[in-house]
Order: sequence, then structure tokens, then C-alpha cells
Amino acid sequence: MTKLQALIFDVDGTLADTERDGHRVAFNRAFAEAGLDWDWTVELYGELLAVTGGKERMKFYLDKYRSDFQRPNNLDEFIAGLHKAKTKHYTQLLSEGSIPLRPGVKRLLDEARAQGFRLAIATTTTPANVTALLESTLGHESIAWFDVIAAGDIVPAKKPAPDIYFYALEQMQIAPQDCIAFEDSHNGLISADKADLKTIVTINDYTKDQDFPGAVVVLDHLGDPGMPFTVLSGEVGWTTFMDMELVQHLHGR
Ligand code: XBP
Ligand code: MG
Repeated sequence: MTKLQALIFDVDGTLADTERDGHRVAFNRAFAEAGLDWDWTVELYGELLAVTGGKERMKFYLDKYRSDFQRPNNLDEFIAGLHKAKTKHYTQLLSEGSIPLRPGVKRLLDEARAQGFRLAIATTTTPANVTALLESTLGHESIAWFDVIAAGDIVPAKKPAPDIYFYALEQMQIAPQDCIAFEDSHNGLISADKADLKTIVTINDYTKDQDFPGAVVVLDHLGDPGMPFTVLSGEVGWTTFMDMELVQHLHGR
């Protein structure tokens, strides 16, 4: 049997509910600033989230919804410019402290560190967005808690491809069997699964109706003392919140 050594976290939807009131708002601000009449409603954004990566998501939106849009010759550059502006708006939103961590996240990170487990991040979002979230919720020093922050375009194929997890594992020089992943979405779970990682899923409003094949457990959130989680699939015994004992138990299954 392998011994758990490291916890690898997805960011958006897992560490914090960043999509609806963070990324979506930042996209809309960038569009307005560029004089575009593109408006991503809460509902439409739920559909667009099927495509991971902000640049990829904008291209998908153009293909599917804006055949009327007069595309510039240098579309990739145009999209990259919009995305840069979107990242500026997003990091600004976070620096205003508008998005908190999800229940149990800080407690579990603290416990894992105190017990000597290694931490890492594997996400499709832009690196600056990850550091902005960590800084605004846990403080600047928390960036160093993570052995690797694998993020964004560092690998060309985004989730559901496993590449970002492969990259994180390689950087950490660790086998997938010695780790466990935390994800919130179908795409994220598939990515981790293809990298041979056991995965704990905590859903959110945008992912609650998705399928999570092979997840070791699916919860509404990690829970906290006095704030029990609801188990949507899997078996956790009597426990009501995720702690390192339960993480190790789930990893050992
Ligand atoms: C979330 C994503 C990201 C964000 C937007 O991925 O798909 O694209 O929505 O960020 P994860 P960018 O849950 O793996 O973190 O605009 O920087 O791509
Ligand atoms: Mg996610």
C-alpha cells in the first residue's frame, strides 16, 4: 500500500467560488472596456465553463454565439489582449477581498502542513490569478506553502487533459499513488483521473449536476466543525468534515 504524501488542489471552484462573481465579472469588464457588446450572464457562463481556459472560452463563445462578429485578422492576438485585461480586472477584484475560500479549505491546508504533508496546485487558470487568490485569502507567505503551482499555459493541453497534473507530479518528483487531488468539476476530475490520481470532489452551483465517475467521494463542501458536509456519493463513516484522517482513509481505499 502506498502512503499519502501530498495534496494537489484545483483552484477555481475548489479553493474558492471564483467563477460567477470573479472570472465572469472580470471577463465582462474587459469586454466593456474594449467597447464590445459581449455580456456573459450567470446562466450563459455556466455553459461556457465546459471549455477550460479563458482564451479558449472566448474563442468558443465567438464560434458558437457571435457569428456576427467581424473577426480581426490577428484573432489570437486580439483574444490574448482581452485576456490580459481580464486578468487585470480579476486580480483587482480579488485584491479587494471579494472572494473568500470555501468552507474547510484553510483548516485542511493548515492541518496538512502541520502534519508534514506536501501541497501543490494544478489549475488551468493564469498563474497571477492563483497568487492573487492566495494573497487575498491566506496572505503572501502562503504562496510558499505549495511545492509547485502548476497553472495556465505552462502545458498546452488544459483540463480535461491530464498534462497539468503530470507537470505537477514531475515537478514534485512524486508518484500519483502517493497523492490525492481535490477538484470541483467533471473536467477537473477526468484530468486528475487520467493522471492516476484519486480525487475528492466538492461541488458548487455550476458543477452540481455533472457526473463524477471514479471520485473517491463527492461532497457539497469540505465541511467544518459545526458546518457538516453532505455526502453526495461515496462513504465517509461518521465524519462530518474533511480532516487529514479522513483524507488518508479515502486515499487508502
Ligand atoms: C478554471 C478555468 C479557468 C478560469 C479562468 O479552471 O477553466 O479558465 O475559469 O481563468 P480550474 P483564465 O478549475 O482548473 O482552476 O481566464 O486565467 O483561464
Ligand atoms: Mg475547478
